[in-house]
Amino acid sequence: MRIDIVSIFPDYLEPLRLSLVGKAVEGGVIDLHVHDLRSFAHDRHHTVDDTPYGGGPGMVMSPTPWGEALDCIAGADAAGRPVLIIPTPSGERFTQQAAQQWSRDDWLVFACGRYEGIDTRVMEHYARRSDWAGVREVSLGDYVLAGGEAAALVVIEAVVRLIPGVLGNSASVEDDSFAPGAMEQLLEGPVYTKPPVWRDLSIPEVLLSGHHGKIASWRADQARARTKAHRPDLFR
Ligand code: 6GU
Repeated sequence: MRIDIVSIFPDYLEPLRLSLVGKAVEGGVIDLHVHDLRSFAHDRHHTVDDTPYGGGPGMVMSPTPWGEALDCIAGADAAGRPVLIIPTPSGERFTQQAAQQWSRDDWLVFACGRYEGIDTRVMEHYARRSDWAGVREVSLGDYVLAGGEAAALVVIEAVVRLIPGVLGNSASVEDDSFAPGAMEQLLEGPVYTKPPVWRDLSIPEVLLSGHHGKIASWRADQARARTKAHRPDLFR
């Protein structure tokens, strides 16, 4: 899979060189390209923002450098059609389902906005370009980040760990709290490892019983209890 990211803070994306995603990059599973939006702004100060039409606070990202950057990334000789993903608090909610969908795509391009966002015509333009595979504006949840970079890190990690061969143990993907077909839509319950007693705390007896049926039903009970407590909205 090819992943391109455009940002005015390319260093913000350095964590993608670490850990699980970093290994996928090193191993050639991910062809990662990080671009500095300012290198596509040609005035003396490499300006990427301007005041909003209609007035109001803050600044809006100009469509001009965005168009240049995105056209340069997916030029006439492009091998395939990229999906344009725009992290924004006004997007649709990012879910495990979207992560699974994108883990099967060949090419993702992330446009990380700052300030009050990117001029809407950028999204409109690439949505109707037949050499692009669509535009998705996604939000992580109901809170506001300073820019799209941290959200892009989250989305990329969620997507990359689903690519076959990236995780050591693919069973742990099917076990995920929000994986379709996982125990309905339940959160994962508590987990334990050695030592059997830690600071006067022991582990639930059933986990030592060797009785797989009893263990499975205890885990299901725990998952239901945790979901009811932490995410009553998921509990039906
Ligand atoms: Cl995707 N971007 C920003 N800037 N803030 C957010 C978000 C995204 N998701 C939640 N808050």
